[in-house]
Amino acid sequence: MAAVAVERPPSPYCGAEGGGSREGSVPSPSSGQSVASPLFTPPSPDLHLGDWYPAQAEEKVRTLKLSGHVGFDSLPDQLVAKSTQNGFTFNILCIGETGMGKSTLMDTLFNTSFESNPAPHTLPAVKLKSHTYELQESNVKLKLTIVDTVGYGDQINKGDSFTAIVDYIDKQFDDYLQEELKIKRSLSSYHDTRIHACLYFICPTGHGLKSIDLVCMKKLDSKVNIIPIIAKADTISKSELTKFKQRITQEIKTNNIHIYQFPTNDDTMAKVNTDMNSQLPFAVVGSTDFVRVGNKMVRARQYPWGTVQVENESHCDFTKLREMLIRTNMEDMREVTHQRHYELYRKKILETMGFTDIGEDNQPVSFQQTFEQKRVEHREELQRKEDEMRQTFVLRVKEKETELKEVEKELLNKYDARKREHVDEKKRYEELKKRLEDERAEFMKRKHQVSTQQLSSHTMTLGKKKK
Ligand SMILES: Nc1nc2c(ncn2[C@@H]2O[C@H](COP(=O)(O)OP(=O)(O)OP(=O)(O)O)[C@@H](O)[C@H]2O)c(=O)[nH]1
Ligand SMILES: [Mg+2]
Repeated sequence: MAAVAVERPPSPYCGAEGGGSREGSVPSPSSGQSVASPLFTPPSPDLHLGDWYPAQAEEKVRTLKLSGHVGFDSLPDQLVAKSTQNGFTFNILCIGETGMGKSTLMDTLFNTSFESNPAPHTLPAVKLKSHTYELQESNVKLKLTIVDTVGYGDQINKGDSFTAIVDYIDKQFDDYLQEELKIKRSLSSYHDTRIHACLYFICPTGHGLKSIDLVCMKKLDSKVNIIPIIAKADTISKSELTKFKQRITQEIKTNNIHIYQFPTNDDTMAKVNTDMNSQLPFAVVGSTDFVRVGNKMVRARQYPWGTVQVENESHCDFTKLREMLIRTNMEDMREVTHQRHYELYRKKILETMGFTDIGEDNQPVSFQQTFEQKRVEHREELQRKEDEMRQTFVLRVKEKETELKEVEKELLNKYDARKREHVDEKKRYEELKKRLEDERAEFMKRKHQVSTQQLSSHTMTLGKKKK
């Protein structure tokens, strides 16, 4: 038996022989044990992760022989026991046009009957619906989430059918990241809803991929493990199917779409997985009906001319899909989701927030350094904005003052003009009044003269008559 001893310089928190560290984890100051914390920072501001193991790159590893049984060869068993106790989570996203057989295939894959309602063809936009189920096989518990794309391909403008799907996938990554960034994390009990496998249902047209398929797969290939499958493969003849598969493979290649490849790095599975990779996309048939074949009831679709048995390898690739998706590579898909797709998402988000591993001088930068720098930058920015706002405010007040003065001046001018007009008018009225009074006096004078004349002429007339 051989053991590996790691020579490491004394750490500020652990003894010379204290706490080995997994990749991406750091030793806890209190316990000296490994803490998987991407955000954990040393308590002292002068200490950075890089200072902890300065000679890590020059580690010398010696191989030692054990002289007797120690017992850590039970580690894999411990792992199995723990995982079995915790149960597993697996999340499948089914993308396919309405009525493409998504729900039927899920029922067929897990040999049960999940809840599903046929979707109408009239939805104005694609909606994602998820259902979670607890399944158990022997003593292994599986929390399975099936996500369905309701209304996919039913809109006249299919250009942004992928948007709702991309948003959903990102939202699940974001939820996980938020949990990971919490001070008090509970990742062990957290319900991980990140999509582990995306079954892309290709319409069995026999022609090739539709543009909606190409656009959607291209948008998703860096976010999720895409497994393309030809749906309702019983509706297409054997020779057409071979050509159809070739055409799809060619189109996927030409458009540089990265579909999920079953892993070939494990010697035991390398041959089978390489063979299966070459047979993608699987042509599948689903059914909820059972037919008696010999003395067994099997899932099948019955037609007037014969029966298509779902699990018969000469009828379709259903068993290959089930073997690859559930029985052989489920754990790999979970791993790839976490290590590749989620890492990419996390990296992008943290970079957008301004975090980086390497500074301008090509030196490693700790999370704490970046945080401090960001805080200073933020404060400076805040100060700058405050100054800017103050200046703008003073400028505005001055502008308003000048504006008000102008208005006041204008009003005074108007007042003066009105006053002058009023004086002129008054003068005119007084002149008019005087003229009227003069005319009246003249009139009265004339009236008096006329009446005096009339009286004298009357007196003269009377005197003559008497004579
Ligand atoms: N020929 C054929 N028909 C199938 C197959 N799988 C499902 N169907 C039939 O297709 C119809 C629609 O199946 P569903 O499983 O409800 O399809 P779906 O994609 O879930 O539909 P929505 O949820 O409404 O979008 C049903 O009548 C199924 O019996 C298949 O492999 N071959
Ligand atoms: Mg359905």
